[in-house]
Amino acid sequence: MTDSRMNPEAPPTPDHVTIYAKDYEPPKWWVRHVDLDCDLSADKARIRATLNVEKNGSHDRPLVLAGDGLKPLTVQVDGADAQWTLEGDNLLIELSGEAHEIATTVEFDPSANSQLMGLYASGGLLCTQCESEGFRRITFHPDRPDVLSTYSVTMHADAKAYPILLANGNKVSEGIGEDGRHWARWEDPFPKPSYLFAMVAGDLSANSGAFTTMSGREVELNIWVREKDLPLTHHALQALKDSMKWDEEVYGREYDLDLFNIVAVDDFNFGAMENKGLNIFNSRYVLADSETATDQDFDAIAGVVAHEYFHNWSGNRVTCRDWFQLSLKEGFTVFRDQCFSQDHNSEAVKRIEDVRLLRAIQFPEDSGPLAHPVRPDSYIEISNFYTATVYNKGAELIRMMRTILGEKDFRKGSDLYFERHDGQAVTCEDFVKAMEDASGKDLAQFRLWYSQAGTPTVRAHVDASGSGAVLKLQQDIPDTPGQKDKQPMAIPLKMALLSRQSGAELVEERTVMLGEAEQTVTFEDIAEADPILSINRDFSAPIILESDRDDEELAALARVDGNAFARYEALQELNLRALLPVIRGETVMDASKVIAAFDATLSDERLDDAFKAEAIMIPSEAMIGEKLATIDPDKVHAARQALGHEVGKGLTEKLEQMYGRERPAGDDLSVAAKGQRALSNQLLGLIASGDPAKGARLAKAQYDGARNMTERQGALTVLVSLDGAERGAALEDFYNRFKDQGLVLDKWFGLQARAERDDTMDAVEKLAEHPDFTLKNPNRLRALLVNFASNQWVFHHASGRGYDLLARMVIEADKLNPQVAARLVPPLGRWRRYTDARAKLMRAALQRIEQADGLSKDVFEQVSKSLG
Ligand code: B3K
Ligand code: ZN
Repeated sequence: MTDSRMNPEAPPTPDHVTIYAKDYEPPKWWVRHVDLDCDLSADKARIRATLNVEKNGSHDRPLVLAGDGLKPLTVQVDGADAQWTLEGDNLLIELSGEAHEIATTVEFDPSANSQLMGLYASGGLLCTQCESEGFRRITFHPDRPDVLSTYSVTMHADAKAYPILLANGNKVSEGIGEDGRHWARWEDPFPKPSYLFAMVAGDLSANSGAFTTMSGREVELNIWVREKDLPLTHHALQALKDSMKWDEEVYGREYDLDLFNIVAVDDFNFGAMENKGLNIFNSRYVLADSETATDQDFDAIAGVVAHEYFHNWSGNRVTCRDWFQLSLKEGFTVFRDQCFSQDHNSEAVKRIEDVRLLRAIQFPEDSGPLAHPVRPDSYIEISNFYTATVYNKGAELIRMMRTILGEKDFRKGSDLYFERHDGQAVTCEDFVKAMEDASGKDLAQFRLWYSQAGTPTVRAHVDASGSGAVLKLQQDIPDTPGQKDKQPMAIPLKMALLSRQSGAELVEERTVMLGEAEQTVTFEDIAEADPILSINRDFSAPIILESDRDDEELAALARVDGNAFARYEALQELNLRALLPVIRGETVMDASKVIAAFDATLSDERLDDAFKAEAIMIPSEAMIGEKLATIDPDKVHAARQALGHEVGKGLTEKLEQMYGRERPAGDDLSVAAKGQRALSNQLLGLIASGDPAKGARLAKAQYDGARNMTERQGALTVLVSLDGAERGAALEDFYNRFKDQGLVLDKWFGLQARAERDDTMDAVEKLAEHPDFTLKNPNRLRALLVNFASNQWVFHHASGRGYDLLARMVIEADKLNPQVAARLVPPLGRWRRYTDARAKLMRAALQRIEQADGLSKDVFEQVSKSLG
């Protein structure tokens, strides 16, 4: 093998070429219709594809069909054997006319497909995953999102092993074949890109329902699972109905087929996939009852069901021209699912959760070696760009446009977008243009959010003098790999000026557009002198805010701000102000202001429990680390522990009294009940921080008396970080109770990997050898390794053992499943931010991965960019 990685002078290996957005060219050939005949069994799939191709414009270029690991058994053009060549994996066919019928046959073994891309076997099922470039592992095809075709699919399989045969669209006929086989034919009338193709064969049962659309059409809904899992599907089915209704009410979008199928599979590379009419889900986002799933799991299921359903319009009916436009469908759809969840839960709390996630994952990405714009300029492997930047920052961009336009014009814009581009493959620019045209607002400067990477920092300062006030704003966009000296962005900042005493808005809430590097805004005739600034309310822009508000002002905001998000922010800031000077070694811990603020929050009867649960969360070690130029994980950990301890001790009485309140019924999934349980688990955590022995007793009692998984997991989360007999007993009980339920056993791995203990490193090394651990199942792999790598203090063990383990696992996993392996790399890529000794060890781990034989392009890209 030629290996350029060993020799920086050598050209990149052919597999590792960079694709640039600027090189986009329309396809030379369209494919108008795809007919597939699929003869399926576990270890052999024979696929005959007939493509109706049509020349695009005038040229003499051959038809290029992408393949991945395929060898053509037959190639015919218009019914006759044809000349063809293979160039790498691609099939080239010279064509003389304007339109032809191309037929190819391939064969492969689905059971040998450990990448879980293309057609693969999972738990006795055969299923597909095509986004982004998996269709080329099933048959030769252009396999690019701007080639849209109608599809007809005939599936043949053994009737006993695979009684259910599903594909996109509607089933048009079925029948019995020879030797115990049967067949079904499906047709999808909506032209779609190949990444939305899907089929599933297996022994499945459905929880079925129906939905009547706004124009009165009946849609059949099915959640397909193994028969024993049927009782676990009610929540997903209800979420699907709720999503269909919400999209009609909020966006005027109606479902378009007579059938909507969801299938749950155990081995899946991510959450779920929006294939037209046949969504395929990681079983984790389908199966739930209160015994086995937490409230958070239930909410995640509803969120993912909604997300995939919403893609039917934002992604499927209007799709992406090329993969650089991924955020066109993902950012918009994440925004839509976030709003759906906000409407079905506490709005402010959902916003807080989404921002917490953005800061925990996207901010570090945006300030590290893998930073890229929401619309990237280049990639080696597109699978590496399903990132928090494309998804979550992308969603923030859509949210900002809604803030700038207002809800009414935003809806006008989305109506125009769907109307203008229905059935097309388009760009992020087309979306912004529709918003601009519908509203008449100029979004020229706003577009920079799509092209400039890096999280802007905004400094805000208020000068109050006499009867007026001046707000001074400054913005700074950091350099990121390949991008320097950036232009100022258009940043919508929701703000108000508040009375210190009452929180009354002395200057009413408004959106200030920051567009210059420096800007001032003047307010006149303010009724009270010395107002407090409440800014970036609702997190109106994804920025880092620096303000010189003092502790008293923050405490006042935490108490009186009418914007719940801003109250939460003030509390977070107070926590950071207690923590950071201790970490820097400037002072000893003074928790008094945090204690007072938590006390006031817990006592405030206007606030709901879900909010209180968020409000008393001490920022995670990862978030604290983001605030430091150089991170010493031991110091961060020690300071955070100390703050938790002080708060727990300082508020013992109140925490215990609130923790002792009566609990809601075990299966009550109302917003209030979920909030109460969330708060109760947070209270337990703080009690244990203050008094570990008491915490262990209470947590064990909660574990033993648990009536649902939220209580059980909440108790175990606390216990795993404590010493004492209770811990071992609960972990053993949990294992014995749930060892046969994969999704719950994942929790057992995850909880231990997250434990904040000095022996967690040993435990994780042992768990990696546990008979129930496997790198083949992405959920199990993530349960142990993603949780471990995000457990800052443990992962960054000064010995470097954490880095070694992760590097070993990346190398092993890469041989099976490059996509999943590559997702483990980013924590090592943060090396520049850590103390010297750790940075060296992290780099060494990356270099070890880099030198492994036969590295996939997925891992190669992440590692080479991380090394910089
Ligand atoms: N569109 C899929 C993600 C596909 C990831 C491919 N590497 C799920 C989603 O975002 O809805
Ligand atoms: Zn999506």
